[in-house]
Amino acid sequence: MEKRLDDVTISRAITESFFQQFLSCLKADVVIAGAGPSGLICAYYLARAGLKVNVLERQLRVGGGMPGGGMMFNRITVQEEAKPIFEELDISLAVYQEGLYVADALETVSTLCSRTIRAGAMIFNLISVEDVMMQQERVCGVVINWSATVWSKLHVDPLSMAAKVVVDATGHDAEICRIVERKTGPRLRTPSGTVVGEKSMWAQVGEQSLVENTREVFPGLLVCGMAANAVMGAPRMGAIFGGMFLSGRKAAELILSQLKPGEK
Ligand code: 48F
Repeated sequence: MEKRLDDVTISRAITESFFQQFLSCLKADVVIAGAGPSGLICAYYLARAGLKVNVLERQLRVGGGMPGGGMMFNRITVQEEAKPIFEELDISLAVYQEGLYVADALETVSTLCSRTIRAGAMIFNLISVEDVMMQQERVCGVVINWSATVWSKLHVDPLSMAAKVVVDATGHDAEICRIVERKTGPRLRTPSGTVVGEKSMWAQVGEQSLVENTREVFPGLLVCGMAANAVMGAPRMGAIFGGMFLSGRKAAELILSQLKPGEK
């Protein structure tokens, strides 16, 4: 048997490689909670601009609500405004009618994941964000644990990951904003100071408000994707995803206007 196929060598290759990367990620420019479409797009644009970005995903797989398409029909719809992003990423779009396109959900997720990693972002799956780090009334990182630990309710202390900016891209539950609300009181930059909660489905209005609702909601904490509508009290949508892409890109633009790549 060749030495390089030794079982322990395989284990060492995996653990050494993982921990080298993990150690280099303990301080980042941006940490994004959630590897759904909005979080991945945000990470893609930030990494492409040269920022150090970590994406933390609770589940085994990335893509959030996208791989399931609409009610498990694995297709997504995309409106005209988001077409340039799909073209930039080289994801196929089929015209359905004027201004509305259909994409394969799996091609979209896999291409987006690959482009985001190749742009330089680190994506960690099976890690949950369970709290934030906060200093001088500013969010300055996240508190993390293995999802398996959280799910099995084991009493195991977490670790932390520092960041200049944290992005809540956790989808409908807006989990990070809810944590901040719970710990600081009604001080979010929303109409009520709290997570208002998403409204019932109305795709037209939901998609329009999504980009507008993408913003900093607490010092050091931005919100994008469905979490943005949930926090601001705007409607949900069905399996139309253009707004998620546009929202992720806007979050990246807002962060890039604050943080310059390479700045300490
Ligand atoms: O839900 P999700 O896909 O959010 P999104 O990017 O996109 C929304 C659409 O999928 C869809 C829609 C289309 O019109 O409305 O719902 O806004 O992805 C959120 C990801 O965050 C992960 C979760 O597993 C999912 O993959 N997530 C949620 N909470 C945490 C988390 C957490 N505390 N820590 C880590 N990951």
